[in-house]
Amino acid sequence: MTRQIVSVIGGKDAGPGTAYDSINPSRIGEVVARVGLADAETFATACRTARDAQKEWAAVPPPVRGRVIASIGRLVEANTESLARLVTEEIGKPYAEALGEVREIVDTCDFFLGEGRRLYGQTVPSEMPDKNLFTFRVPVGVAAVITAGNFPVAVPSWYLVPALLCGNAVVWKPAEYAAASAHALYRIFAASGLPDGVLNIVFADGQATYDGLSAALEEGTVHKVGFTGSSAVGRTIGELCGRHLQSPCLELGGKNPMVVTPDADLDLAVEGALFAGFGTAGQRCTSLGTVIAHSSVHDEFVRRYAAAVAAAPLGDPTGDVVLGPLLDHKFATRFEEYLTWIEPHHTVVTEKSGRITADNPRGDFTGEDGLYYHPVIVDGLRPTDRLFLEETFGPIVGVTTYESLDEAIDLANRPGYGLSSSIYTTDPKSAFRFRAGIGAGMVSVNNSTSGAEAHLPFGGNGKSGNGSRQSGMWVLDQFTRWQSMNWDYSGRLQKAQMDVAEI
Ligand code: UN1
Repeated sequence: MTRQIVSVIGGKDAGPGTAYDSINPSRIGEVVARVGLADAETFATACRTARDAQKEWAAVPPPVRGRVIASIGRLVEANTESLARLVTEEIGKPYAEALGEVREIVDTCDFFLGEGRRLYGQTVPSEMPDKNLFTFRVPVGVAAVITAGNFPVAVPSWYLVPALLCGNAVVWKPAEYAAASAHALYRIFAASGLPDGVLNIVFADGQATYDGLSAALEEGTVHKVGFTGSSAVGRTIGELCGRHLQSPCLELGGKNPMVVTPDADLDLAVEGALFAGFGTAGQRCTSLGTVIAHSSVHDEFVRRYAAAVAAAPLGDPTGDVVLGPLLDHKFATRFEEYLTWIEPHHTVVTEKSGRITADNPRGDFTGEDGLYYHPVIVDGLRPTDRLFLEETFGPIVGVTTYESLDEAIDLANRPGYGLSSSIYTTDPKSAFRFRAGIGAGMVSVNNSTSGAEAHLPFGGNGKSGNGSRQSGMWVLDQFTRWQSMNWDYSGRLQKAQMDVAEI
């Protein structure tokens, strides 16, 4: 029987809303869940509910909130396989990657359960005697968290876990096409001791979300927005928040480069480019966009890369494959458009491009009823090509060449994104020069552009975000605000800057 899913506000199911079907992209006729999409007013109601619940939650001592995070982690771990299976079913992520995604939630909980016993403030010296200065972290209030469906459970946890640990209430709006996975995660959180209303989940389309969020910002019931998704939508959310003097946490797209130097271990580089380019069907924000190979190794790199792609197992994501289907119809339609960006001066290195169907198969795999596409390597990119400049969010990787490291760094920065990047080299000087010159928030040396660990700062610059960082202790600055306090016990009015103690 098809799952029926609706928003949950204050611990109660919301009304049926407008029906939307979340499908299995491996078998597009199969509905994973029938989802009730809420309207803008329901979104705004959820924000009011969260505001009403937040004060009490903030009064719970942080170590106790940390214990709730510990319970969430344990419950997620106990449900690892079932949650991963659901992710694979709903968005077509290969099962091994889905298991890794669930692991990433546990890692996040492991990190933050201890933060409940820290959440350090500071004591700061005063310029006057008999006076103490302090800083405290205070929760922001209500966080509205809007997430994409390519990481339907791990990336949301990067927001939900620290936001809750810091004493905030949350309204979470996941991607509709990943609603069943999100709902399953919500239920695990709800079963872990969170009071009703502290975490609310609202399924809604883009317009209702925008209108509901606008209303909530106007009413003052949302104090921080966290958004993971496209640069275009991020800009819209950034503008909306800016009008309300808020600075959101934006985690947007990427056109992530990989530089291959003359001394690189080419097999290692190929292995990295295979996973970074085609893992999650190229639909990570950290997926590889363009390989920038030194002209002396370019031909050999491309030859080996094409051979690796030709040998890579594709198909049913429940099996041991590198590449499964695209996430959803919307992404498949867009990917078809990206394929039209291939220009006459490009060389398509891989055997075929386009949809994999019975009459356009790859080996014995037909995938005719799934959203399967051939992995594509396009050589001969020029820095003015759309394929060089814009994120494609699909299984297509470009290749271009360089002569000097400065030129490689310039090419790597040219698209104006700045999320992830990588360099394959055996020369430490090249690695450190690349690190210093690249505009990306994340740099890998001899490793994939994707696959960041959950306790390092994650985030980008330029078109990839507004400089905000998630993960590890750095995200605490998103979900708390610093409050300073001064306490004068001298018994007289000591005036800062005017009554400075003399030696
Ligand atoms: C994303 O695609 O939004 O670094 C996040 C990675 C993962 C997260 C990707 N840990 O690839």
